[in-house]
Amino acid sequence: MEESFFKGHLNAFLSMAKVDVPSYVQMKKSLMLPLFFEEDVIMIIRKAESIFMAENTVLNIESPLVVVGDVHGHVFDLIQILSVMGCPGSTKYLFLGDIVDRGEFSLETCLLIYLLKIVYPEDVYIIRGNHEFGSMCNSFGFSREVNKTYGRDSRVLEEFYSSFSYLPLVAMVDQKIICLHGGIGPNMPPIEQISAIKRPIKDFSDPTVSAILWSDPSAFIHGFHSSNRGIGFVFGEDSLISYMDEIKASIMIRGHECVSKGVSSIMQDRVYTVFSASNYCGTSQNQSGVLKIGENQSISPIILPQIPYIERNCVVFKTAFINESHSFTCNSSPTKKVISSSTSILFPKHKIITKSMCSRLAQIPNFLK
Ligand SMILES: [Mn+2]
Repeated sequence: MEESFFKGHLNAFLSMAKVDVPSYVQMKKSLMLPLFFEEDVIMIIRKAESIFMAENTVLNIESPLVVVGDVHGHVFDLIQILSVMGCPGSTKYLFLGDIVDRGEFSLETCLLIYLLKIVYPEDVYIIRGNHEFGSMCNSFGFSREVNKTYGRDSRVLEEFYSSFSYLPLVAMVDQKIICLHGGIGPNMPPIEQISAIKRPIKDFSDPTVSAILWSDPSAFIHGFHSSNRGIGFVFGEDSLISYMDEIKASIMIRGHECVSKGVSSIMQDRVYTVFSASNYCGTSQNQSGVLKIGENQSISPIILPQIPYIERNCVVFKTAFINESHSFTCNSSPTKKVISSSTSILFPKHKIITKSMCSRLAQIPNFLK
């Protein structure tokens, strides 16, 4: 019974948000996303939280898998990634955090990732970003979105914050590739000591936690510098190499910075940055990237077509009634094809889809009313 509840919600989500993003943005179809009942959302969050609690603070994951960088509420980039790379069940995923804030669909992005985690716990892993904290969400969009949807009296936001506080901090792939949201700071402890960090973590007061979640690499400095972000550090190649030698890791994969091609690497490919929200906030003209880690730790950057920035008021939210007939709309077989940036001619020129453009969208079909 419980299992069918979560599967039903996941199927409802995927069948409503049909993965036909090009048709959406060419305005041949209405953009549609599910609106779940408050009690159902709380059940989804609590179930996801119970899984995070049972996981270690440092995850051990085996290749092959797909690493997804910051999504920041760009739910249509996430749907495109699932469509191109394959659904969990056939493809394993690691999300590097910063799922919420900044973009317009943090609620749906987080719920979709939580549902995938619940239904495929061995195929979906999530580590924490610096935005999975109440202090950030209160300023960068997520709390506003949730309050607008469920009201200020609702428990939904607090439940989300509680679930964030149990997210793991680091993932080691094949014991060789260290994945985290930001980077490292001075006096980084060994992996066993990071594993011993107790959760829930409610703020950035622990220096190891803030270094992991906030730091950035730079090819232009030595050692560690303080960061312009006001928290965390900037680390040079010498600092990276000495920590990697200490923990016997070969490569670091992290998110946290918007990079124009979606994936970039510096320090002789020792550190990769992955960013998966395209046209970030409607102001950056970046592409969406993911990183495929093959067996034997081969690393392949994959660039996906850009999606115009879509405003929240362009989307029709339909109450999701869970019914057994909902079926998966994802590709079940992962594709190895790398989509070049030229595919983005599928999309119109607009960088931002606004409400006035939305009014030209097709009418909602009767059966969905
Ligand atoms: Mn970040």
